[in-house]
Amino acid sequence: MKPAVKFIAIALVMLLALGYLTALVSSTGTGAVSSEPAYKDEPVVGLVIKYRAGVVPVDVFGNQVALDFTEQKLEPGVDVGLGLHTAKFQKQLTESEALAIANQVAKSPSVEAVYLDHLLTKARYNLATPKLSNLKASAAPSKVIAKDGWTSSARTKAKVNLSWVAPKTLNGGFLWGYRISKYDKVLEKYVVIVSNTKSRATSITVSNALIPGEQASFKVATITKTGNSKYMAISKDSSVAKVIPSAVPQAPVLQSSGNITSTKPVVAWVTQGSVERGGLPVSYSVTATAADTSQATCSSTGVSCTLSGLQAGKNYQVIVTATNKRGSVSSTPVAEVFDPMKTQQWYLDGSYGINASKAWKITQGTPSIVVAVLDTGITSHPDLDANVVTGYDMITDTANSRDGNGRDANPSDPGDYESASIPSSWHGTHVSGIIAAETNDIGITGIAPKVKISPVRVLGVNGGSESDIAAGINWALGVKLTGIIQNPNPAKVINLSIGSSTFSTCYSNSPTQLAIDESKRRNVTIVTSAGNDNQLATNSYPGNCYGNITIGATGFTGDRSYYSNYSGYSNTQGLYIGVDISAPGGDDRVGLNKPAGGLIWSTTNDGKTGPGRATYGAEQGTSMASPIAAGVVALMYSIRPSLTYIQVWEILSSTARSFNPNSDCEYQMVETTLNDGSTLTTGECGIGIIDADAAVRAVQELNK
Ligand SMILES: [Ca+2]
Ligand SMILES: [Ca+2]
Ligand SMILES: [Ca+2]
Repeated sequence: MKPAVKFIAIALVMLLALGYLTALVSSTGTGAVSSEPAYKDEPVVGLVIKYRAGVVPVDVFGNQVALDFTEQKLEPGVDVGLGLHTAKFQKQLTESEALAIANQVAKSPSVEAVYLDHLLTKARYNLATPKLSNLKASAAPSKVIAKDGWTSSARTKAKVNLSWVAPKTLNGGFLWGYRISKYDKVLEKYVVIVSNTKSRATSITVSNALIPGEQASFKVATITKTGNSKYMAISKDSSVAKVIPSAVPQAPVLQSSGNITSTKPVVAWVTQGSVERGGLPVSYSVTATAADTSQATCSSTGVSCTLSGLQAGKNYQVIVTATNKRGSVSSTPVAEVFDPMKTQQWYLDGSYGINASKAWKITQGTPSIVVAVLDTGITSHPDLDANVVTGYDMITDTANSRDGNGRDANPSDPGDYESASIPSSWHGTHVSGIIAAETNDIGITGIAPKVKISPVRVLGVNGGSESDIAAGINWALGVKLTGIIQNPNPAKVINLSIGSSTFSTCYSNSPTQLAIDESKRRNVTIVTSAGNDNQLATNSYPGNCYGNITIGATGFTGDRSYYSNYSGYSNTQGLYIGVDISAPGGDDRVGLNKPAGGLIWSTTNDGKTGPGRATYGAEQGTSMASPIAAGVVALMYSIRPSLTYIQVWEILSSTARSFNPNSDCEYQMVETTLNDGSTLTTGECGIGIIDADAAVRAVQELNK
């Protein structure tokens, strides 16, 4: 019997779905028959037959052929699946009539089992709902009250406590429970949310279909039943009870994620409606927190407030917190940066920038690190003045100096105006701003905005002499020069945004090379520009001296700037030489529609001849790439002033970013095995693009 019992379970599932239910007539060969007792009062419309294995009950047309149905007042039926086939009675039979036929069929050697195919009348599968008649509904509950049911254990969840008074008369029924309905805004009608509380209790807490801050309207009806449970009745709905359930507010959203460009910024957030406010009055507080944990706050019940007490030059993270009596929720922090022109400075964090912002999380530089800028001198600029320390005017030739004298202690740039078409360049001011413009509420930010600039004037109206340049390096290093005050702030980094192919050799005993040799002894790093002649960098002085780091220029797209000097392959050294590494220097040919036109935005002056007003301007050149590298080196020394110049190069070169993979710079890369067995992959643009973040982190590792 066991296989047959197992089989019936499958058949029941199958046939219930069709609205039929079977009674089992089992067969063990000659056919003992039994029936499932629960449905004896149902009419039987036929049989369901399971044939023995090997019996083919259906011909190719689907007609059943395994039995002679005519003798049994049966008509062939259909395949039910799972090896079952129906056979229909010509009319509905009673249980006993059907069993008699089933017994006959079960005797067939072809048949394994026979089931009665009951017609399951509608009442049989509709038993769940008692009949709604013969019981007069009671009165509706009265005095329904809805109250906010918020609990601290579920701060964000809306709950409502409903209570009511039971009806006085039940019209002969028994109280079975209550039905709760809630108005559905979408369907625009009341829908049942609790079909039966199944309790005499006159209160309930509901939490489904509720939104904090959104008014909820409820009705309650009384459910009664008769003693034999045969009938139930539902009263009319009660009057409406309304409440706005509360919860903690939703996180506010800052209105603007743009830069704060004032020390007293107005901070605004998106207006919150009742739902966002959690259904309760909300107050807001704004907190701006700097990296050193100093804070400024303001508060409002409106949609903005004004921060005050922010300190220029600090980067703040700003959040707004919404608070109601259920609790507080804060916005996502927004990092705010002061310098309003930072958006022009693609070279900081752009695709082929130097990852400056990440580096600044570690250091923005320290004031004890001095970068000497050997250039045209300096002009007064509000974004730069505070970072300028003692410098010197090293130009000896009065015809070149334009300040009326030779060497003097005032490195102010009087301008290198040549003609109406060649106005003053303010080159030194631009280079200095790239390195150390302050991070504050004006203009740009330098690469190392907390280090100091020592302007050493070596370039005059007609350029600069090698001896002035060499003397400038020595003075910057702190070397005592007769007749000149010794540099009180010796530099750790010296920037030479100078490139000349008119005297193109840097001899080993030349003044410049000797000065550079001295810088190495003092572990000062000298950074030089590769030159702007679109030729071999080895032809450009002073980048072609030995022991300095020579910087080529790249543009917005991470390829060599069209003007930048480049490396050439040295057969004697077996590698590319000339440009050591690249940094953004700008390229107007690939900068269309890019910030600052793809150029380098920095401090300058609007005077055509002599100094005018401080302003900002865009330039391109290896003169701009070199100070970007110098700024990064200054950040490195800021973390570890004892770095050797060799360590500086090892870190810069080992952490460099890749050029654009489709660029000429990348295409030219060649791997070389050096004498010590290490390999160096370098090409016409050097080893890669400087990565401030990776370099600074590598220095941090040395400190561990
Ligand atoms: Ca002078
Ligand atoms: Ca001077
Ligand atoms: Ca600034």
